[in-house]
Amino acid sequence: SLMAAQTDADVPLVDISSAPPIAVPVLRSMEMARQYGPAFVQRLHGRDLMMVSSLDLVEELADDERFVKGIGPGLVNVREFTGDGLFTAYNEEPNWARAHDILMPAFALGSMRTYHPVMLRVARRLIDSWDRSSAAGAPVDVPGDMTRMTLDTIGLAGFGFDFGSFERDEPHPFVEAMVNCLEWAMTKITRSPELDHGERDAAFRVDVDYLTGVVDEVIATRAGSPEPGPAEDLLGLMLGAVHPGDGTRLDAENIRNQVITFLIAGHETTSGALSFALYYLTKHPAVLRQVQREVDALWGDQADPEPSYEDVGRLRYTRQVLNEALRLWPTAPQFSRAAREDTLLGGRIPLRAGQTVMVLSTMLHRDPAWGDNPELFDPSRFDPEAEAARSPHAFKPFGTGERACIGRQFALHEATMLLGMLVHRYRLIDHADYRLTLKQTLTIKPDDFTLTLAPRTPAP
Ligand code: MNH
Repeated sequence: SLMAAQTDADVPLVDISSAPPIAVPVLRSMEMARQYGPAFVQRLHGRDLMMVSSLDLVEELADDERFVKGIGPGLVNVREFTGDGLFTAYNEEPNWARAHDILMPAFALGSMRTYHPVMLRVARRLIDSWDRSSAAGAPVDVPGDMTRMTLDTIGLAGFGFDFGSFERDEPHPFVEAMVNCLEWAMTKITRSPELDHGERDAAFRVDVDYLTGVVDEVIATRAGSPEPGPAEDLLGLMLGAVHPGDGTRLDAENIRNQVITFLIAGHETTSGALSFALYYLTKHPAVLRQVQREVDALWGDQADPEPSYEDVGRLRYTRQVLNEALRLWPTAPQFSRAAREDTLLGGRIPLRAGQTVMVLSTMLHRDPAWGDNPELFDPSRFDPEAEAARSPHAFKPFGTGERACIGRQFALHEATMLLGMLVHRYRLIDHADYRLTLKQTLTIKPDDFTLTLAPRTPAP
């Protein structure tokens, strides 16, 4: 076990430099938070990072007058392949505000109406594939297929580019290269400075070159297409739109960074959220029945319902299930805040201007504000009355402030619709008596989770 010293402000300081390497760092951070409390300093090879996990402290960190987004050590490494893309741009980099203003219209709630048909088309690819597995009695790889679905969706909806993931036995090579890059960014944080990392860095460069090649292909496909392509999709906006205020455009290098950012941010986390939701539905039959009642009320015994845009908004309980899955396992499990000025956090913890503090969302989401039994999966926590009674800062799976997730509505529309369609169509069979284990590549997912399926309603 790791010994804690105390800092001046009575915050435990834990040096993990000599701790063995670990596959799922988020679990160690959670363990440390349980042991050392709502604020502790993690020291790694001489670098200190404050980790915060209680609601009262996060409420302060969410105050945009005092704090801004921090680019923590993980994101500094991600910048090696996403540069000044929206997710990893420094607040003061001019391209952040420029791209944010140009791309915002593509994420307004009304834009989801535009994406809906594409999302439905890709959902049907997944269903065709699951029908085949179901008929053959073969298990489906849940996180693998959720990743196929979300990658094809962001590719088509955002860029008019088809990854064709369901026509491949193996994931599209983009996924493996991306996972390698994210893993590189994560493990680089805990690298021992004495060792030689040349080989890993060289492999990383190969993966980055591959990702860049895919992005150039995505852009070239649009440029070479006889039709101009939808002006209002992400790529159309990036290539064509000028900034509403100052008339500037995004430069080619920044567009590359944005495309790679959206291809990654636009699918990896949504895929994990869907996988966790399916895991909890499998283990909670009463909740599953309630979701079934909700979808049956909409689609009855139709063999192939055609969910409308409005239907997705009516899947209120299904969305609560997703929220509850994101509470227990926020798939982007941490985010950082930086102090604008020297300040005291909680009236006692001195922070220097610019100092980065990491919020452990997994622990915030288990704060006593969630009641006595925060480990219990219970979507009624997101009943409107329960939500109204709780601090808006108790649930932060999409981060906070103006740098919060731009794709939140996109993710929720896509995931709610798919979850509803799957629950309507299949019995989810926990054939392997799955025990949840996590896989972390900066983001988290259930590891090695398979289900078998059976049709719920007799085939037509
Ligand atoms: Mn998303 C920022 C979580 C889906 C594109 N996203 C963030 C942040 C979190 C997050 C947390 C803030 C990180 C930080 O403060 O450092 N995102 C999620 C989750 C899901 C998700 C849990 C799905 C579930 N995100 C999506 C989708 C897209 C997307 C879908 C695109 C279509 N996210 C982004 C972008 C940013 C972001 C872009 C950066 C926004 C900015 O800083 O301006």
